[in-house]
Amino acid sequence: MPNLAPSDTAPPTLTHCPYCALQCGMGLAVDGGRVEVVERADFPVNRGALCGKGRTAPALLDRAARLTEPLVRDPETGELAPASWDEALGVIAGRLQGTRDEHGADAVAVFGGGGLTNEKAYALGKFARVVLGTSQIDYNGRFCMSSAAAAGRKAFGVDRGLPFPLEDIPRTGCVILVGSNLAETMPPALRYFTELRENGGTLIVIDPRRTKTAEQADLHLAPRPGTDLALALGMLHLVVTQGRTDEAFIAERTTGWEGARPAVMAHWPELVERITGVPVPQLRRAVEMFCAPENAMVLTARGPEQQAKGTDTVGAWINLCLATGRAGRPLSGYGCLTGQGNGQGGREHGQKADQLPGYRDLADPAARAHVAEVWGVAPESLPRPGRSAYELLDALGGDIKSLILMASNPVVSAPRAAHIEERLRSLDFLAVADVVLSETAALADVVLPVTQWAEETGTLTNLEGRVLLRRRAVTAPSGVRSDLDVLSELAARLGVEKGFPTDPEEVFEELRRASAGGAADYSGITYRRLVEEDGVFWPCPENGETGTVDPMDGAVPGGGTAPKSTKAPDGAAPGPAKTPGAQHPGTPRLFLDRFATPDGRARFAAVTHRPAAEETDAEYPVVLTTGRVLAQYQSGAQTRRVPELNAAAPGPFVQLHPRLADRIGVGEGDPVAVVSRRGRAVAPARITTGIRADTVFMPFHWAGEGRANTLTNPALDPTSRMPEFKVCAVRLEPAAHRADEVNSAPA
Ligand SMILES: Nc1nc2c(c(=O)[nH]1)N[C@H]1C(S)=C(S)[C@@H](COP(=O)(O)OP(=O)(O)OC[C@H]3O[C@@H](n4cnc5c(=O)[nH]c(N)nc54)[C@H](O)[C@@H]3O)O[C@H]1N2
Ligand SMILES: Nc1nc2c(c(=O)[nH]1)N[C@H]1C(S)=C(S)[C@@H](COP(=O)(O)OP(=O)(O)OC[C@H]3O[C@@H](n4cnc5c(=O)[nH]c(N)nc54)[C@H](O)[C@@H]3O)O[C@H]1N2
Ligand code: SF4
Ligand SMILES: [Mo]
Repeated sequence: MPNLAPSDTAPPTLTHCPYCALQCGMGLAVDGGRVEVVERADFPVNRGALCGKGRTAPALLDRAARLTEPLVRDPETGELAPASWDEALGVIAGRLQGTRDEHGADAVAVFGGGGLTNEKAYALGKFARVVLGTSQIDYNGRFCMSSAAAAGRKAFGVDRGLPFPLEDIPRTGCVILVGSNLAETMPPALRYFTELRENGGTLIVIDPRRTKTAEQADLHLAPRPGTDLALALGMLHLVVTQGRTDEAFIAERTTGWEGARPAVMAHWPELVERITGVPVPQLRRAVEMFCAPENAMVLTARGPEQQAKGTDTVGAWINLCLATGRAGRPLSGYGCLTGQGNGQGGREHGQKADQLPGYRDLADPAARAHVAEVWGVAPESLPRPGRSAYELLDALGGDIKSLILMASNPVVSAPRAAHIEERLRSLDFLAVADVVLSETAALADVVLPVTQWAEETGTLTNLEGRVLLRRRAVTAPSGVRSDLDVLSELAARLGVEKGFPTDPEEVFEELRRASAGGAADYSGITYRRLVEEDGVFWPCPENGETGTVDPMDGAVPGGGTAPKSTKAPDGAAPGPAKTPGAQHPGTPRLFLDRFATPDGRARFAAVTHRPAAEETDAEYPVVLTTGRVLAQYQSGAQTRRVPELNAAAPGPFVQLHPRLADRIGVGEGDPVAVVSRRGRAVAPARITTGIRADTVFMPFHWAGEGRANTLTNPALDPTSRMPEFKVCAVRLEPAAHRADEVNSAPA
């Protein structure tokens, strides 16, 4: 399928991959009904490269792989049966109205996804607040980069995955990748790190496993899961004791160093070695590599973020950048590698419990007034912030009676999944819009089959904050409608005739107005610009507000002076200086001359290390961590339906060290039972020295017996409400005979 020449009959449509936050550019050519992926070498992010998921994505467009008609659960048989759109939408509207009449607006909840386009995320948030009047809306992005977002916002006043484009990475001096396995999770991005090393820069990878990414590193630190906070403090400790802080930067561009310093000083190297398992010489080596060059970056992904102290952990890594002056200037800084296709944009436009479009705060009266005006409603009518994702799912069947869910599969992906599955079953009413009959859709009372990526147009915001246009390339099968159609139809049936257009560009035009003046200002972005340019970086205020060149464009890195900026409204990140009448160029690089805090200074976080929510003990002596493999995506709802990917990664496994395998008596491929306080999962052993001997790893892409999330701990970070997917305590047993059976078996 890959690299085929465009067909003569129809030129390929330039669009983007349906999956991860890299949003690789690709062309799609339709040839005799066959959809073929064509390389799109001109798109800067991936320059033509695609991973196997992107290359095989057209398989999902096939009728056989997906839903093509609405399903309604038959009250007699209890089975899902085909129904007309009119019937299915009628049932949903009736049931949601019924719940609201009987139990109040907050008894209806909405759950969204970071795979939704900006237009859909915007419409879903508006639907919840305006049509349903419910405060109970959140989305799966809460499980993704919410800790990094919270820490970034605290430190810098605004967060955007990367505050610089990927193209800056090869030109810095050192990158620390904390808990990212991007060789498997964003393969085309690996090139930037390879180029970094070719240019003489160094790469440090921090991961309890020797991953494909760690194999590329100059230095690999393998801490015990859940100890990144101590590791960051330990590095900063050495920076201070070696006199390597940047005092001028600290004085001129930051606040809060004095508050952050005591915890740093309390984390001397030997203590950090004891907590993390990382030997002191390696810690020293990392500090040397990070501090020696003029520029350096720290990038985090889910490893340090999906912890019950993820916000503080990211805060500690940001502290390291601030204390060494590696932030707010070219080729240096902290960034988060976001995850889902629209993980970034999906949280900026209002499906998060506490946010309104434009990255506005739902609790802020000025933000409410602005958005209410765009929506043509009274500010008082907007609900207050509601529950976070896990808390919302946990409340299903309690005070939440009905749920409408779009673009997530929590039966597989939520922590403590057996409990969440049981909560979903306890609902009075569940409606799911999906492309396929996911494990969650299979529990629904009504399932709506929707269009997907190549069948519809919409914008997404990639991990760099680059807003891009994913264009429709093929016609959807009959019987399928878009999420925007669904929301529009339901709004009308629930009495709101206006304000829910089905044309994505019309929705985007409204989103532009709603975001204007917010931190994530999209008002200067148009579909036309997105076609002409390779995406536009937010903030991008409307015409005339601002507009000069980025000092990095064509300038010598690190040289020259940053332009004076005008402060954007709402404390947003500043754009370049004002040139009346000019079109704002967008903002590839944030914070170059000021941070987006009220005083323009970055804030140190006063954070100290603490144990994971669940530490190992005699009964549960092993740490379980979870994550991803190359060929499967997320809950697997999509990729498990692609034969080529399924062949490459056919099922779950338990990755463990030979010493641990010996201790419990399992060999390669033997079924291992992993037991936590939440439940028991079974999958074949995969034995490797590339993991700490005190830790096991399971990918979370599968349902059933091998479901990793049966085991995970829903302990939440107090600020971001992120569950602790990356650390819990388990015990292992050979699966053929459970410990209790072994104990009771005759000798
Ligand atoms: N193939 C594939 N690609 C994907 C996805 C997918 O499902 N499959 N999903 C997309 C999405 S939504 C996301 S969020 C990204 C995620 O991208 P990544 O963050 O790269 O993915 P993970 O595998 O969850 O975690 C990364 C690494 O963290 C390590 N880790 C575990 N515990 C700890 C810890 O306590 N500390 C540290 N430092 N590291 C730890 C794991 O061993 C793992 O190698 O990937 C995106 N891309
Ligand atoms: N143990 C463990 N659990 C984890 C993680 C981990 O590292 N470890 N990572 C967490 C992270 S980072 C994430 S992001 C979550 C993701 O987990 P989920 O939220 O379950 O994500 P997906 O599997 O991508 O589910 C997306 C669903 O939406 C459907 N879909 C795709 N496009 C559209 C569309 O346009 N409209 C509609 N209506 N549906 C669509 C897909 O078919 C699929 O069923 O998992 C989290 N869970
Ligand atoms: S790296 Fe991500 S965006 Fe690129 S092809 Fe793979 S899944 Fe798609
Ligand atoms: Mo994610």
